Amino acid sequence: IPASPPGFKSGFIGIIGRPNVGKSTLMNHLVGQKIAITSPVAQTTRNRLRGILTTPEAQLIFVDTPGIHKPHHPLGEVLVKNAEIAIRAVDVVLLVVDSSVAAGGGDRYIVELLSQTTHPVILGLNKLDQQSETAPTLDRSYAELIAGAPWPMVKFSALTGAGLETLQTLLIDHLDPGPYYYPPDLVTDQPERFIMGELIREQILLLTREEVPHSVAVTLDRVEEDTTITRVLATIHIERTSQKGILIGKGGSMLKAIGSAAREQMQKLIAGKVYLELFVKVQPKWRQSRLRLAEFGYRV
Ligand code: GDP
Ligand code: K
Ligand code: MG
Repeated sequence: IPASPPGFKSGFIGIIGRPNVGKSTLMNHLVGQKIAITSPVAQTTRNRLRGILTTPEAQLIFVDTPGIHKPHHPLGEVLVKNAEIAIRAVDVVLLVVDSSVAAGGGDRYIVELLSQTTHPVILGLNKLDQQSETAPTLDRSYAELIAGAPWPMVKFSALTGAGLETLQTLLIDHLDPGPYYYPPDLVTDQPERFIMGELIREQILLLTREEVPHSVAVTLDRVEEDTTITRVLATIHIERTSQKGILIGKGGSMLKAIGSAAREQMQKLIAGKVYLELFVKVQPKWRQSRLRLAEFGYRV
């Protein structure tokens, strides 16, 4: 890692908020690469992921987190605990909300969690592109939500990129002088292997019915790099035999669709050809088992 130039700033920025407000979409847009998978399903993000943006004046290390909500089972507890750890371990907290709807109880719960933090907090109003004539009322509900707190508010769209330059400048303003924590050309701390598994899970989230996504885990059994192609063998773990039918589909059509969409995403990631083979395995109640959670790569 090179020495940073004089006056260089750096630091860790925790992206936190309710599920589905656009945290992962935002991180991907800011670093310019798809590191975290995104979908309309809550709990898409299960791990703390770092996305790194290096500019001539600063290195911003974003920590994407699972959405914060009241947990109902061990997986949920692990996710929320990880988000809370992220709040403590960063230099700046970027609280993201969905400004196309009014502030609600879920946002209030997080603001309460944040009331004890000593770090600077920035309130990011996302989904600007979805706001209509009700915008002033919605914005007011967020101003009231944080009333009394000296937190700057900034509006943007993680999807279109509108307002993200202003956000970036504001974030750099809040960082202290510091070194390069990562090589300037690195965009994530996650191994390619992990992202590949996530790209499979993303297609399952996007393509299957509501009841399947939450109970899916993906493991990569083998990755073999050849000179011309990368061969990937992966297993999709589900909790119930009944989900197997949905996942495989009529004549294997669903598994085929998942595989070909995931393969395309993987090819973009590694900029090379990928051969992907998927297996499905029933792993009863894996979400209840801390042993399995650990085995599937979650920090428990
Ligand atoms: P997370 O759970 O907070 O990480 O949210 P995701 O990044 O997974 O996004 C949840 C959903 O919101 C996805 O369908 C995104 O495409 C969508 N989304 C995220 N940001 C925006 C935005 O700025 N505008 C619109 N219209 N949709 C967005
Ligand atoms: K999501
Ligand atoms: Mg996410």
